[in-house]
Amino acid sequence: MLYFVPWKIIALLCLVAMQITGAFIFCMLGCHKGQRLGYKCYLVYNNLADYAGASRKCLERGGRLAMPRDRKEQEALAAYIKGFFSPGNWPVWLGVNDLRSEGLYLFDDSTRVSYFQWRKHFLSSQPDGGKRENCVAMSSDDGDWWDHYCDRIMNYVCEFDDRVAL
Ligand SMILES: [Ca+2]
Repeated sequence: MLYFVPWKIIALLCLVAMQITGAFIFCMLGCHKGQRLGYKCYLVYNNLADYAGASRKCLERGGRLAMPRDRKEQEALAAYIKGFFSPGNWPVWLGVNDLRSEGLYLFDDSTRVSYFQWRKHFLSSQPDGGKRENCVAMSSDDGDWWDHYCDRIMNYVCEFDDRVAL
């Protein structure tokens, strides 16, 4: 019977966490499918959605669209995305946009973005979409950021707070 005790405790904690956060899916999967960094768990969704749809999906799952806040988080996320889609190159939505005010980049939780990873290349330096392109995606091959039309559909990455889930 001892074997079942830890599982019951985990299930109970999971139930409490679900009540508080609605993090049903994350609760069931944990981070073993995603990429853990500190208290964060990044999880790729291989489903196509526009920015608003991707943002809503992450919220429904008890997380947020991925918000890499510094070089360490950017590099961990880029490596994870690259491994996931390799050898292809697929962009994924991040939780970064300048919808509220052109050129003022905010995370999906409305906090200021201070670390950027814009693609810098003599042929196409980003961001280059002005008021037309206000949502940011990460390339899966090199981790660079590009601004895009927000209604474009692409895959996305959610992040979950491990401290809440369990
Ligand atoms: Ca813009």
